[in-house]
Amino acid sequence: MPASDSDAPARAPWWTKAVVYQVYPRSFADSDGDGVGDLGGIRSKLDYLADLGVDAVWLSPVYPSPQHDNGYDISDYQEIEPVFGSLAEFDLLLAEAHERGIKIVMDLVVNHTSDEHAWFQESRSSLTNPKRDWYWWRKPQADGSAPNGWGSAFSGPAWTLDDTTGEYYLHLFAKQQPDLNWENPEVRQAVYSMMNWWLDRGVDGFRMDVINFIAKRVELVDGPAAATGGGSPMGPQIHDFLQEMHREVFEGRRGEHLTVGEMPGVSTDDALLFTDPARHEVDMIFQFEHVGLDQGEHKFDVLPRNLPALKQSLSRWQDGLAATGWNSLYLNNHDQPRLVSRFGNDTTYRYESATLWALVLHLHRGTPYIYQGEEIGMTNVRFDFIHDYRDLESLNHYREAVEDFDLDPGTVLAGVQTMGRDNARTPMQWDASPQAGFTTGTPWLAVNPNSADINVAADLSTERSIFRFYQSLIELRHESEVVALGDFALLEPDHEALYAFTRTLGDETLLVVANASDAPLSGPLPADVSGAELVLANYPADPDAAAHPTETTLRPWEARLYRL
Ligand code: TEU
Repeated sequence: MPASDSDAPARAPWWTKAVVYQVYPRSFADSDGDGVGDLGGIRSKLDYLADLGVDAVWLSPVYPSPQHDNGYDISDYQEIEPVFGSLAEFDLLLAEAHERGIKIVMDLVVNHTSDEHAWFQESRSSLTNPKRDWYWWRKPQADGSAPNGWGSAFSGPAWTLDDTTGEYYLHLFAKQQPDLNWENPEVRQAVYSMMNWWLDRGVDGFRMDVINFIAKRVELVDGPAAATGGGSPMGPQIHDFLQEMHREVFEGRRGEHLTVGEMPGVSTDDALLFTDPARHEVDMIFQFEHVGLDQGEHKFDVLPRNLPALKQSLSRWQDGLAATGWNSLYLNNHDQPRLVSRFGNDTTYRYESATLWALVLHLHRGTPYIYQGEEIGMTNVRFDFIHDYRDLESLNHYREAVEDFDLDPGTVLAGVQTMGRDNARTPMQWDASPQAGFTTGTPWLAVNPNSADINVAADLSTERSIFRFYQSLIELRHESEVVALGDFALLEPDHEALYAFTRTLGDETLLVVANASDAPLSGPLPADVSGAELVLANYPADPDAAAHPTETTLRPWEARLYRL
């Protein structure tokens, strides 16, 4: 049903008007001085989040974990990692968030477990263990090599030979993250019962880690090695699995829940199937197309920013999910470099470019996600040595590139500095004190050296507050139906600097014009704005505007939202 249908707003689900804030617990706020963020820290910042105005918090994993991948390797799904707190404290966090009208969305990591999870410990113990088939075990090929040629997302092969039984197990990510075998109905039931346990406890939904990979192309797992290079491992039975999950977990529940599936490598056609409400799979997905545009063959091969490609990609997703389905909107998360460094100018025009991208993103149709620190324009970090980094993806890549492929260490380090995930994971910068107010101890990953200048306290004390700008955008989405539901139309798709589009619902039209460059941009605007209301902008009104009524100059990184 088209968005502009007159009765659409009344039927629109709550999350069409919602903004979600992602907390990466390790790096958010540390309440006990051990250098690692925790639930106590999050509780102490709930008023901050309520002030920002977000509707829900997505918590990156807080479950017991050996932390090889910072909690995305879970060893117990129904407990809290002691470093973060306890179940009792989690219940407090949930209650205190709910008191402030903030929902809590958990991270659901069920493509794989930790190799220290009891399920895997049992599974690996013998060929006949009842849980043997809960993971992907395969015999070596005749020459002893792995069952197929799949590589792990974190360097090296996706198969590891386990000495106990002489068979390989599959891990699309690190070798400490064995993939669960969703073909086995016992696995699926165990996951559904765990999800129900959290929902019964009061949580408001799940962000589902690489959920499209739970369904494997089984013929490839067992196929000849030569036939398995490239392509996505996602199997067509993914839709059955998600529909079954919906029936077993969400159907018949009252209240407002959120399901968002992280899905690398999917197309808009796939997304349409995943998010069509009539199919009962997930509410929305995280797609990766727009964050892959500046990456070459390998994610650490950095390509120059290409604004037309970025606009056209996001616009294709807007069009693809216009009639049915729903988009999620993000430029940042715990896996991506900081948006102001990646797409903006993190020195001269930090305020302007941070707010420009905020305005552009939040005015698209979909549910916007803010990643901690984005709301104060935190930037990438630039550590001088590879040993200052902590992320296993960066460390494995560096070792492989330098040791196995003999690449120049300086070049490899530069790739990590630009694209590495630790850019997003340096501690949240709360104030100008030595550890940025994040901890009284030694942080697990060093604080960005710019924290004396860039921090929450400093941002809130200036006229040009990025936080306040985000606040306005969130308010706008809450109040304005055209922001939530209006049809999207991209203007000037090939322009190298101008990002312009309209949103229309009934007889209301909004226009976004944004100059995504360091140079002033002069010329006629793509629509007539005489008599239009300027709803939001990141510069004060142009003092020379009266002198050139038919021409407008957009100053560097200037962004304006008009109601026509
Ligand atoms: O990420 C999945 C994913 O495909 C990537 O974004 C990946 O992490 C990497 O950045 C590719 O270069 C999810 C989580 O968001 C990530 O933190 C986990 O490490 C990963 O799954 C494994 O659980």
